[in-house]
Order: sequence, then structure tokens, then C-alpha cells
Amino acid sequence: MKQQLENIRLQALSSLDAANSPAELEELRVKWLGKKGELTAVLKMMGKLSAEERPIMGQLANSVRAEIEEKLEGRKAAIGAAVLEAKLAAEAIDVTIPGDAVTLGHQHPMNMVLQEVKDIFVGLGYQVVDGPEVELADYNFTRLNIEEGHPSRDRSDTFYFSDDDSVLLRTQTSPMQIRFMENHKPPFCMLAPGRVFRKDEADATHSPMFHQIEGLVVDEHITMGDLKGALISMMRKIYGAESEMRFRPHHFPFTEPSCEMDMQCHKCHGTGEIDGQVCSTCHGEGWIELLGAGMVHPKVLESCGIDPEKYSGFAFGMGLERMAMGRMRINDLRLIFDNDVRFLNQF
Ligand code: 2U9
Repeated sequence: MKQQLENIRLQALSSLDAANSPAELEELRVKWLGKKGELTAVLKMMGKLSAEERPIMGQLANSVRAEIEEKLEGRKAAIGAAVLEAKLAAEAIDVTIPGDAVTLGHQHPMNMVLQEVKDIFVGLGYQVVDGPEVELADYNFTRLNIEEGHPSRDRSDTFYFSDDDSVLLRTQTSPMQIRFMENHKPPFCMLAPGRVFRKDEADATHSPMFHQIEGLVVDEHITMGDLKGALISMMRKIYGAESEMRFRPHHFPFTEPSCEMDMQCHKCHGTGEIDGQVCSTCHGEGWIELLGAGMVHPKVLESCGIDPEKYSGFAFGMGLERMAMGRMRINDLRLIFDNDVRFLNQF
């Protein structure tokens, strides 16, 4: 038995010396010290020894176990340190290598124009409101005096969600004004900017999604004079105090009377030509269209519970992309949506 214990000691120690990983160490611990291990097997035979031999062998077995355990702990520490060393070497980071510079973005040109227009109207006391892009046809058309059968209601022009054409992607921001009027009593001045959707093929001047800003003022005694004053003041803030404006009669179902507002072309000063050539900014017109507007139709006020005998109001609407294109000399609408940094970095 003494020889057996000596063999276990020698073999165990040399196998532990040869082990190179925590897994191998664990395997050897089970092999030599485990319940079904070599040392336990020898200890089980102790019963067969004489009373004198038993304590001597017991002592020897304990010292063999202690020696193996000590070796095991020593190897565990050494292998652990080696594994950590290898990991640190593999994951070494050279903190002196120069980093990748992060390029800073800036506001999108559309946001710049939106912010500018909002600032002007907030300065005039308007409140800015938000509303749903998925709308009811009732708010988008009917309550705005756009009757059944009107071309803008056509399935080829509007994105509908339901077979009965009652739910749609709003084609204008005007339903927000209807919602506002349902919940507010005059007087009020409000601005409704947002995305609108129409079934248009994308080209240099059309997009199935674009942005509008509309405004609405309702109070007693509001006249076309208030409309002209507010819009001329706003546009002069944007295009310069010297800008010349004009109003032309027009028709919209939701306003009566209705008009469009133009600005005299700042390039050709209204002549339509430069050095005998057709002016490329206004295409020879001498004027640039800015927005549509008008006095809110009495039927529209009535549909929102506002008495048209007591109150009147003006409303206006403009396309934000068109405005950004004019201001920033952008000649293709698609550039605004492409988000190519080479384009965006120019602003
Ligand atoms: C209510 C009553 C009246 C909003 C208005 C326009 C004229 C207009 C166009 C400009 C370019 C739309 O983006 S565009 O194609 N808009 O010309 N919008 S008056 O009138 C309203 C709105 C809401 C309750």
C-alpha cells in the first residue's frame, strides 16, 4: 500500500506539472482526489490493514493528499496567471493611436427654414400646433368645404386606408385647424406645420410627401387688411424689408375671397429678363409665387361651431420645400430628401 501511495504521489504531481489549462487541472483533481479517484480507492482498502499499520498508512495517505492539493493550488494560480497574461496581450489597446474624427452634422435646410418661419409667427403671438398624419376624410375634406366628387378627393390623388374612403393620409395640414377650432374659442392665432401626402410621382418639383405651413387667425372684425399686413410683414422679415409683394385673386374651397401672394423677382426686379435673356429665377414672370391665402369660408367656421356672423378669420398656406428651394437656390426637390452629406454640407 505504501508503494501504491508513493506511485499516486509521483504520478499525480508529474501529471499536474504537465497540465496547461484550468479544464485539464479539474480533470486531474477528479482523477486523483475525487470520490471515485485513485486516492479514495486506496483509502477504501485501509480496513484490510492491521491495527498498527492503519494509522501509519492513514498519515501517509493524508500527506500524499495534502501534497497533491498543494500542487493543484500552485498550478491553478500559475495557469490562471498565464491565461490572464495571454488575454491581456491579445486584447492590448494602443491608446496612443490617433482616433477616427467624428464628423459633426448640422441642421437640415428644411429645418432651418421651418425654424425661421416659426420664430417669426411665434413673435407675432401665434401658437404652434401639431396633429395626426392619419386623418379622417371628414376633417381633411368635408369640414373644409371640399365637396364629394372634388378632384383632390380622387383615389388617384389621395392615399386612403379604408374601402369607404373615410380614413386617409392628410393631403394638407388644414385638418389641424379644424381640430383646433373644435376645442378653442376665438380669438386665436395659430400655426400648423407638418408633413402632407399626395399621390405624386417623385420628380424635380413633386414628391408624394412634402411639408406645409398653414396659419389661421380668428377674431371679431378680422379683414383682408389684417391678412395682407401679417403676410407682408412675415415675408419681408424673410426676404428683406425692400421686397415688393402683390396679391392676385384665386379660388380655394375653404376661403372666400381667396388670393395668392407673389414676391417681385429680386434677380430681374420684375422685368422678367436679364441682359436680354429670360430671367432664370422667375422664368420670365417677373414675380415668384409665395403662398395661397384667404378669408375663412363662413361654412368652414360654422362646421366648427364658430358663428360667422360674429367672427371672421384669415388663413394661409405655403409649401415649405418650395420656400427652401427658392431661398437656398436648390434646383431639384429630390435633393432635399436624399440626405446626401455633400449636398447638406453646403448649408
Ligand atoms: C382652415 C381654413 C382655411 C389654408 C390655405 C392655402 C390657401 C394654399 C397651398 C400652398 C402651397 C398648399 O402646399 S401647397 O400646395 N395652400 O394655397 N391654404 S388658404 O386655408 C385654410 C386652412 C384651414 C380651417
